[in-house]
Amino acid sequence: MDKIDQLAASLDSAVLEAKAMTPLSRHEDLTVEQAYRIQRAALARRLGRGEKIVGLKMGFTSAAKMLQMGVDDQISGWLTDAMQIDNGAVMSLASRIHPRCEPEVAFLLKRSLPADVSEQAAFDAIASVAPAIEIIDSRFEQFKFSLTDVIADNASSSSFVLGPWMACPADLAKHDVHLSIDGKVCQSGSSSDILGNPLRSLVAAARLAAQAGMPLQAGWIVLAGAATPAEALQPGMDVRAVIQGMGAVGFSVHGPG
Ligand code: OOG
Ligand code: MG
Repeated sequence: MDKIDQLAASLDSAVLEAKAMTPLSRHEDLTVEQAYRIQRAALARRLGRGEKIVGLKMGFTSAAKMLQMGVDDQISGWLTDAMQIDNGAVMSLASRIHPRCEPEVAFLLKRSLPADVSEQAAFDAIASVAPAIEIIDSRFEQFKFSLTDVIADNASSSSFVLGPWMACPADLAKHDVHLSIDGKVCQSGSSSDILGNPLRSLVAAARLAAQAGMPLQAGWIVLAGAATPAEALQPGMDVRAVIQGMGAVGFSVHGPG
């Protein structure tokens, strides 16, 4: 095993054992390119277990997230079928380390997208949109990491929940975003907080996916990144995200015991 495979194997074990590890950057001086290679090697392990790629998630596309996590570059991670949780489901925290949830806009693509896609062509490739909640769960202790750490860790991805798909609104900007826990709004933002317009996140996703050698495909899902800071999940919580004009999505967490 080379170094890339070794680090991918340790991250993959941290996922499977739900056990936090020391950030890679504590011992390794990795480039962004090497970090994405680790990410792909860890993805290959998931695919080897029968998981299928269903799309891409974007990270750090809003100032709120960059500020919360102290990282200021857009990143991407792969979504697989095993990560999806049904809308309205009750989920367990058992296989997770320190999960958090955040409200997102999801795109369903009807066309593949090249690296250098224009905003108009990206818009034309959207089959539908949905409100989404991403569950992130950094494999690093204290949810603390460098840019290369979080890239290697598949952008902290753990699970995602999609609301009902609907036709894409003509303007994706200026849709209010609310995250509620147990019926109380705890985070609010706007779709405009995602790079000014979540469409720009889709353009960036096309570039990052193509750079990784796996361009965005028809039928894939893209999560545009959270518009607000993430909230820690606790047993018994009811979580709901509402995006104005795009509907709602939610799930609950199993109670204690
Ligand atoms: C990294 C993932 C960032 C987003 O929506 O910005 C992300 C993290 O916050 O741990 O998913
Ligand atoms: Mg996210």
